[in-house]
Amino acid sequence: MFQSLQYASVFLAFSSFAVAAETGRRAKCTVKVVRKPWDMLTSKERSAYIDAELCLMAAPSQLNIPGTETRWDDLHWNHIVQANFIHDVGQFLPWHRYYIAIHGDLLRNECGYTGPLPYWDETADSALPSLESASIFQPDAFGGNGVGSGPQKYIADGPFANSTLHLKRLGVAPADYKIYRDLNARTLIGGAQATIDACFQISTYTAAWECWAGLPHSSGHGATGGLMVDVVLSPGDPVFYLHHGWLDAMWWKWQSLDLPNRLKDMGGRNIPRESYVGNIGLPLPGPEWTNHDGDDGSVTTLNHVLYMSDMYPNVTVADVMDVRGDVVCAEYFYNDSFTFTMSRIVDGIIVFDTIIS
Ligand SMILES: [Cu+2]
Repeated sequence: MFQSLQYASVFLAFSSFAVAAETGRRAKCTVKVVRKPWDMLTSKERSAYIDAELCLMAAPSQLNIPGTETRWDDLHWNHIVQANFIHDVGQFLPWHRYYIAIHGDLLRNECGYTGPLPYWDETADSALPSLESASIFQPDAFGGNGVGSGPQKYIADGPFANSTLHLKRLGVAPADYKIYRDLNARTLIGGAQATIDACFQISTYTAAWECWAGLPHSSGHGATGGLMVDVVLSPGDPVFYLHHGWLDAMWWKWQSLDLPNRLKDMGGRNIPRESYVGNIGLPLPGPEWTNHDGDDGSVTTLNHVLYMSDMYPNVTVADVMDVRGDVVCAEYFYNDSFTFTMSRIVDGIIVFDTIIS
């Protein structure tokens, strides 16, 4: 009974899918929201950010899907319901760009946060011998490693140790559970200089998104471990937003290298590979998704609809291509030590430039 109710609400949500796609968020971007590495926030900003996260976890749900109790659950639902449609496809980067922008909006509009939005500088932390010494995993930040001997190691310190999540994967009845983690520094190799350099050297989105979605994306999830390695449920851990903030900062830096072309450069399949969804235990997306995706064929275009489960207006990929635009309205700052290597062709020879941002 519960399962059919939950699915019914998914399909109800689709009734406004195409209409909402045309509305979008059109407020003028006047003051851009600053995004920086966690370590660049003042201690006052860090604690205000954490307080705002706790506020979202306590605020009542506005979606009122069966099982959602809090605003945090609303965000969680939005990712859960379409996990087999937003990963392993061209819209992977733009969808998550919009998703983290909405999270930032909720912090500001519903929880009164006014500071910068932090991201996890994974390149800086990729050389750490143990992630337990990383600043984001301290008790005054997001708490440390999970503890215990069970299959799920629950975090026991920091501000989120008592946070309660409610939603599970589709078809599994909601139940209270805590955030679990299993830190593993070795897997942060995907944030290492050599790995991101390989992505910076690619010149088309069609090839670059797969590079960013590969090691740089998966290693932040794997290094945090626990809930973060569940492709469906990972946004339950607030570290998710710092990880995807970093990935988006990398995509924006990549776009910035050739803005005239890369503000319009989109591509990639719009249906995930069967092997991919099979590995994460999900079915391929059906016509309830694919008939409304905004693309003419099997390739992701600028017209592709970024669906937001009725918690926020849907927009198109085109709407989020420029982070300085009205929908995202952000400005990225990078650590002083941030460097990357990109290639260019001079007289038929590939030259590698190391760029210090
Ligand atoms: Cu995701």
